[in-house]
Amino acid sequence: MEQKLRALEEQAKQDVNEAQSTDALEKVRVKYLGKKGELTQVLRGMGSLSAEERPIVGKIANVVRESIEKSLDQAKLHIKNIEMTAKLEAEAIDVTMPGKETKIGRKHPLSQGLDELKDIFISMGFKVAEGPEVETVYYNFDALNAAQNHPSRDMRDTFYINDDVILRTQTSPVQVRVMEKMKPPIRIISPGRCFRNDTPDATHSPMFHQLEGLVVDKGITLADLKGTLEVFVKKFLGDHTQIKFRPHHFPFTEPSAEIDATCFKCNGDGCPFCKKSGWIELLGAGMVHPNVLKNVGIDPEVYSGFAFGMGIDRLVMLKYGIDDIRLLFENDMRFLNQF
Ligand code: FA5
Repeated sequence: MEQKLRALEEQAKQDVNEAQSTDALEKVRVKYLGKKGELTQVLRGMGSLSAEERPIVGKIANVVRESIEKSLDQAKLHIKNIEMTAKLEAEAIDVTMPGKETKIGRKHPLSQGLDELKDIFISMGFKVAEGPEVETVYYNFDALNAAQNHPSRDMRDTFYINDDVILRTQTSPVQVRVMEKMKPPIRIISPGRCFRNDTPDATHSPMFHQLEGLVVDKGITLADLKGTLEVFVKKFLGDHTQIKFRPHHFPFTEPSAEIDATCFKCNGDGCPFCKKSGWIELLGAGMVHPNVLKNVGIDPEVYSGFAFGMGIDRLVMLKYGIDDIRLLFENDMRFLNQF
């Protein structure tokens, strides 16, 4: 029995020495000292010993158990130390390493351009109004005096949600929404997204931005429109910029015009950018049509007004010399970082 116990002690110590982790050590402990452990089994067999042998073997068994426990404790301490050192090494922070650079963002060129446009018009006494991007056919076309067969109503030009609801094709419906709520004098601008079923190319995007302007008061004339746009263009594109009015048709203004500015690249001499004309189209404008005023209950005999609508994306392209509108929406950091 004594030999058996000593052999068990020897074997247990060998197992302890071979254990590489606290988990493995725990397994050794269970193997020898657990309820069904090998030492426990031996001790259970002590019943068959004589009364003289029992205390002697019992004593040896206690010594063996204490010895195994001791080597388990020592090994546990040792392995814990090793595990802790490994953990500390793995989690070590090298404070001398260079830190991660935090990239500071900047405003998108469209937002920069829009901020500048807003500043210019606010300095001229305009207030900023907003309208919905999902708009009704009534506000986008009917209230703006567009004939029932006006080509822009076509599904090939406009994104329809249903027969009455569309994605607005222009910011002009905000004119009507504002005039329904405010009575003259009115002086607002309204920037925002617009949507048209246009095939994307260098100057067209199905989603783009416009800035609408509306002034309604007593005695407003075409001269006020011209003066306002001249001040705006010189502030935005530079003092040397000139504008010209070209007759045009919009259902909601009469007379209507398209306004061109001298090409910023050749200063009006003619170059490939302006297709040798010296001029670049900037925006549509005109005097608010009497029917539009009547639609919102403003008497056109007493009040008159002007309105304009410009493509913000195209203006930003002109200002920064960007030759493809799609660059504005691709979010390529190499492009955006230039502004
Ligand atoms: C209009 O949308 C009128 N609502 C403008 C207006 C307002 C006239 C108030 C009179 C009074 P037009 O369809 O020409 O007009 O568009 C105005 C500008 O929007 C264009 O000059 C252009 O800069 C921009 N634009 C139109 N379609 C696109 C497109 N697909 N991609 C980028 N810009 C566009």
